[in-house]
Amino acid sequence: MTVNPPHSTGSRGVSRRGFIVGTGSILGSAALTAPSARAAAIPTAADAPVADGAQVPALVIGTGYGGSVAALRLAQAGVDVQMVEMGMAWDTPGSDGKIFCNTLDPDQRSYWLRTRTKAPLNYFLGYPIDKDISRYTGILDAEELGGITVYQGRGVGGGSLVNGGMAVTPRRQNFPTVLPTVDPDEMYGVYYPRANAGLGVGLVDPNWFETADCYQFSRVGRKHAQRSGFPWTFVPDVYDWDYMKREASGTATRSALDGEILYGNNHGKKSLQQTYIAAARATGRVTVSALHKVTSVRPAAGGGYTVVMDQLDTGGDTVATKSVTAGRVFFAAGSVGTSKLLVKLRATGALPQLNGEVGKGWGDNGNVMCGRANHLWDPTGKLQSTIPCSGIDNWDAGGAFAEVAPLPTGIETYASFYLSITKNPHRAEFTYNPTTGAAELNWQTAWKQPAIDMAKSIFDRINSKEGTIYRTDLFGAYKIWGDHLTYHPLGGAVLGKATDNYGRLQGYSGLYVIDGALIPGNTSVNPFVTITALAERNIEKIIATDL
Ligand code: FAE
Repeated sequence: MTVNPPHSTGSRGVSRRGFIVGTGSILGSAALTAPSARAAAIPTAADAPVADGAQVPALVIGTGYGGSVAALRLAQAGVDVQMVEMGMAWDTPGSDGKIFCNTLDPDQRSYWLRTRTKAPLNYFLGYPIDKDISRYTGILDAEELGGITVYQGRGVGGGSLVNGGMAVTPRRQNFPTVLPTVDPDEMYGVYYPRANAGLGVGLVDPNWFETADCYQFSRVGRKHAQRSGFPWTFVPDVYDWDYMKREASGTATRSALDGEILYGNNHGKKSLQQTYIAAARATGRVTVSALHKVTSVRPAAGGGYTVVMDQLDTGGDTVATKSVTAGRVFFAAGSVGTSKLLVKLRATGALPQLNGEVGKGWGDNGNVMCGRANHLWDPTGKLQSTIPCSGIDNWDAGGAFAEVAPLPTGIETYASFYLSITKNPHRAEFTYNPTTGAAELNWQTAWKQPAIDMAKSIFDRINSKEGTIYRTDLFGAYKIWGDHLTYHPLGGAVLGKATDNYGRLQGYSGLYVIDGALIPGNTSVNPFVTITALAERNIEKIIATDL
């Protein structure tokens, strides 16, 4: 969707109120021995890779939230676990001494097997800003599926390596639409608190927030929201808030205050590498094979399942193909990874009993982005923390929850930027195409319109009140809405439909789904706390009844 801005200079329609150089936005109570967040020093995230012909009691495909919870709890119950991850270990510094590259200066470490970056916010003054890079097994996958680009983390830690760390528990009144078959009492009484403790979730110090230069953008966002009568709220995060204070005072190496986020944080952020995976590895029962991509799972002749995987080099080429026998297999490859694998395995005869619900119920969590051009008297600050800490909650009235997001470019942009999560009702389906040998998604680009309308329920009103306009230079020439993407893929193997009410796949004993694929398309807020809490609930039941 494009509009002609009323305050343009005539120079490709860019508002005279400000402009942006480069890009950098990402925006785009313990129980059961919860892992103590950041208890360990950064661990070695991967081990010697699994051997061809190995036999393991439990194999977990993927090392994101669902997979890490499963591995930890199984290991604590005495089960040896092999985790298999297609991405890299991300435990070794590059030639610049850093493990992760900076959002403002991406190199080969940034993208999964691309020769050009594909930044979510990809234009400046209406001109594209992506750059050429070497093809490499980088950390962020911009996967182009039918009608939508789905951003996902690749590596040991999954999405926790690249995400903003916003750790949001849905409001309880919204929970029945998030997971209709799950008892809210157990989630809010036990599993959400357990997940928040395990992830190391915390809130920004509200007093520090009021004066910190790096959160001026958030305070401007609050002022504008409140002047238009919208509820504004702090949002918790897994970033170490004390560390950020030290970054601001100059006593710690900068990460959030140095533009690091989308391609990894070298300091400060408690990714799964520092929390669940560190705790899982500390049991001595969990091994992780990085750069191994699972391609097939089928019943083994002698019981259990044969799991076939390709070992990759950092150019993405297969250097070995291995076959491992596993007593139980946990699909935790993320909503897209798990859905793609399962529809292929059903269609190709490897797991023909999987039911007709597999592949269905996929949603984008209603993601849509936009920027607003502020007046010159409303600067948002040239120093911006990459970690969002607040949001505008118009879910009940307009169907949108909007993060007040940073644009950490290092210069004053006079821009307010937002990632909205909306109640978009559209759901897509993965199917297997035997001609191409690939799984396909039938999402339609036009299905973002309800999300845009819901986001407008907030930003049209704020613009009208403030006398401001939308930015039109961030996603293309004269393009207001970042409606081509999602950061929050959900569904494809929905709880209670493709699986039973605890993630057991229908038709196969010992096969489980334990990631975002279980959630039917929307969580009303950012999803990873819900994915973690649901995984905690399900694995507890599975350990108690199946092992
Ligand atoms: P996920 O974390 O994606 O892990 C799946 C893992 O499986 C990945 O490491 C894959 O590489 C691996 N894999 C896939 N296929 C295979 C295969 N065939 N063989 C072996 N391994 C495989 O899944 N959420 C929030 O709540 N708050 C935020 O602030 C936030 N910001 C985000 C920002 C960005 C840029 C992105 C991309 C996402 C963000 N998210 C955020 C979403 C969040 O990271 C995501 O919902 C979770 O990571 C999904 O967790 P899963 O366990 O489902």
